[in-house]
Formats: sequence, C-alpha cells, structure tokens
Amino acid sequence: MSLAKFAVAAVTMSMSVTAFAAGTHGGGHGHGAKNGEPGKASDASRSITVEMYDNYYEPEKIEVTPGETVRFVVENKGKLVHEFNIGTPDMHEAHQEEMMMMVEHGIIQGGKLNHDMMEMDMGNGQSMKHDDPNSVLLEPGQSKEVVWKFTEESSLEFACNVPGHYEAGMYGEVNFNKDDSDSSSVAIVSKPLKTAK
Ligand SMILES: [Cu+2]
Repeated sequence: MSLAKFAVAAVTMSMSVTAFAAGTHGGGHGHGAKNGEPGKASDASRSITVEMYDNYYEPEKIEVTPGETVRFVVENKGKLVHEFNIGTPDMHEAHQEEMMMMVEHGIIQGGKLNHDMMEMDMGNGQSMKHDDPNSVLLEPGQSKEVVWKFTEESSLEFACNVPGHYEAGMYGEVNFNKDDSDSSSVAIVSKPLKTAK
C-alpha cells in the first residue's frame, strides 16, 4: 500500500459525518438530512442495550422521540469486529468506504482490531482512529456507550459498516414517534413514517 494512499485515507477518516452528508450525495431531500448530535449522559431519558451478533443487532429497531437523548449500551456478543453507528443511509454508504480502507490496511482483522495501527500517525498528525461520536467499533466481548441526541425527525438507521456486514443485514431502524408534545413543528411532515419494509 502506498504512503500517498494511506494519507488520503487518514484525511478521509478525520472528516466529520456531517461533512459527508453534505458532500457525497445529491438525491432525495438530502440537504437537511441530519442524524442528530452527541448527547450528554445527564440528559439521557433512558438506556437501550444493543447487542451485536454475527451479523445482526438485538433489538433490530428502536423508537425515539424528536429531541430525546438516549444512552446506548452497546455490547459485541459476536465473534467478529462490529460497529454501532447512527446515521442516514448516505452516511453509512460513505462510511463503508472508510471501513473498507481499515480492512485493507489491516486495522480490522476479522475478530480483532490492530490498535497500534489505528493510533499510528500518518505523518500529518492524522490517524485512522475510529472515534466519531455517533459510533463505536468493538472487538468481541467489548462493550461501550454512545450517548446520542435525536434532534429532529429524519431517516436514520443504526448500522455496522464493516465490509459485508450491512449487506448481510446488519442494520436496524430508528423510528420516530410523534406523541409527546404537539406544540412542535410535526405538522409539516407530509407522509407518515411507516415501519414496514
Ligand atoms: Cu458487523
């Protein structure tokens, strides 16, 4: 693998997910497509435990209310490295390319992560760390938390972008329920969000 290619990868890894959302697609009502923002644990209304297996999640869907902060306790119960990542389908697609690079560079090796490689300085102060606040990347047996605020209703999934896993069905639905406060701007929603596929 050439050094130049490595550097490109490093730069890509450090871009924020929101930057990807703005830059990579042209379809749909994409412009405002947001996945929310990092939340404060003290604001979390509840905890949801998400177990990761090879290759699926338990549970496979969650319900949230716009504005809600949720603390996710993510546990990898499988034998492979898995990711829990909250994003729009476009964000996941973009992130799958990054994860492919992590495999190509030997950072993700089936059931384990090469931590030295992740920390390695690529020569420009960048590394291939996987540290976006909307995601965790876990080895078998590991458990970590993600605290996330679902600021507004949008098309979201939680997904594993380790190569091949999303395609194998390792993603879940984030459904927004609209009860709670009628005072917000939900009236603009043009069609009901259905859970059926
Ligand atoms: Cu996975």
